[in-house]
Amino acid sequence: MIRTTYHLQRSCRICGATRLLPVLDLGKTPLANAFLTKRALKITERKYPLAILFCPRCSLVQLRHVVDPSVIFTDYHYRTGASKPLVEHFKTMAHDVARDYRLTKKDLVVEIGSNDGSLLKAFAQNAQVLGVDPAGNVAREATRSGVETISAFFTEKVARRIVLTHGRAKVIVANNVFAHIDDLDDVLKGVGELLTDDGVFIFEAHWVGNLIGKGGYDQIYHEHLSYFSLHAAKYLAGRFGLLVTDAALVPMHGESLRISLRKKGPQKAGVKRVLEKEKRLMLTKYAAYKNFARKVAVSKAQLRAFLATCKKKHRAVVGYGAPGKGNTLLNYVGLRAKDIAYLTDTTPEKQGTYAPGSHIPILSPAVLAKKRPDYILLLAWNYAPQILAKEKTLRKKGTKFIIPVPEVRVV
Ligand code: DWN
Repeated sequence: MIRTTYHLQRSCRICGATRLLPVLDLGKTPLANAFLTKRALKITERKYPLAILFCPRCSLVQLRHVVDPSVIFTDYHYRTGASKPLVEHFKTMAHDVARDYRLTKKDLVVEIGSNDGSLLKAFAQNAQVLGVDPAGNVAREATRSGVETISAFFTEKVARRIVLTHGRAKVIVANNVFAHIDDLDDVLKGVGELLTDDGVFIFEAHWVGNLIGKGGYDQIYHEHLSYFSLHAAKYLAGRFGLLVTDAALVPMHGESLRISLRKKGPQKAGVKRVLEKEKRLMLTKYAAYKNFARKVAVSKAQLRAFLATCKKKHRAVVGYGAPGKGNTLLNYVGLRAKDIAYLTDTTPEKQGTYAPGSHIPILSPAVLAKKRPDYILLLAWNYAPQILAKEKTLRKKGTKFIIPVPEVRVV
């Protein structure tokens, strides 16, 4: 009997409302980071429903089904360090936070979902650091590289254990992980236990305004349970007596929301700025999300039509980057190896594997120099400036990049 490894989200994760409105259904798809070995290609892949809902009370956008996190995060392929622009972004963040909160070596910085320790390595210059990450394989790598990492999901119980072993934290960070957490209450209770009275909890998550504004439907996958607006985050913080003291939109993963929560402290101007922008984009209104769903249907049709033309003209098309979001796009648009010959990716753990669902092989970027393709589908479009600059030689020789979202653009 196969254990059911997912359940229906019957009420809003933040406010408990049971009336959740349907926004977009992407069908049943495999997990976005469940890259396959050649042998595993023969085994039937598990597929899970992938659809998002809108909560009219607190505005949180969330998945209709929750896949058991142990299924997703046990053997995790994603590495922060494989994306240089992301590492640079984290170095800047660590520098700014150390400056703004006057960190010293007496202070502790804890990162929830610390992955390979890329961010904590930057914080380690100014403070004591500790990582928490459920992916045992990644946690062991980080510890070996000098960043002490506890292999666990961050919970109130784990927070209490850290207080006993390491003391309380001046800074707690959760970048690209807060959206992955089902039991936000347990995590925020843990933050309350672990944070010093003058400390700050900073989380960065893909901003729902970018999702619907830029049509980045590919950011929807089973790891991403929640799609945050500041309005929704503010509602959540209020339930735990935490103040939103700062907020900013940062140019990462399209556009991410960086929010600072504290037990006390003044509210900076950024909070009002982002709230007003969200009101202008109508992020608290259901109509905005139904409009997004219509744009997604157009984007999918455009990409299918363009690739059909490439095939008719015998143009060679490959993919650049094997991001999790790329697998949502490939599977939702229905692309296979007959459409996209291979993907390239800088992550050693992904090279030699096959993309989930599409089964497109993943190779090292070195292959591009050997056989120049006519077109490259830029699945890692969130790093377009850096990648287009890096690949200028290829482009000079005539290779064109296809930017797939929000609408198909060839550059
Ligand atoms: O929450 C998450 C998001 C925010 O980041 C996690 N689910 C994991 C990850 O999702 P992703 O895989 O969509 O993220 P990235 O960072 O957009 O992935 C980029 C991929 O492209 C990586 O596998 C590395 C690769 N890459 C490349 O091959 N050449 C990246 C760059 C910059 C390059 O030049």
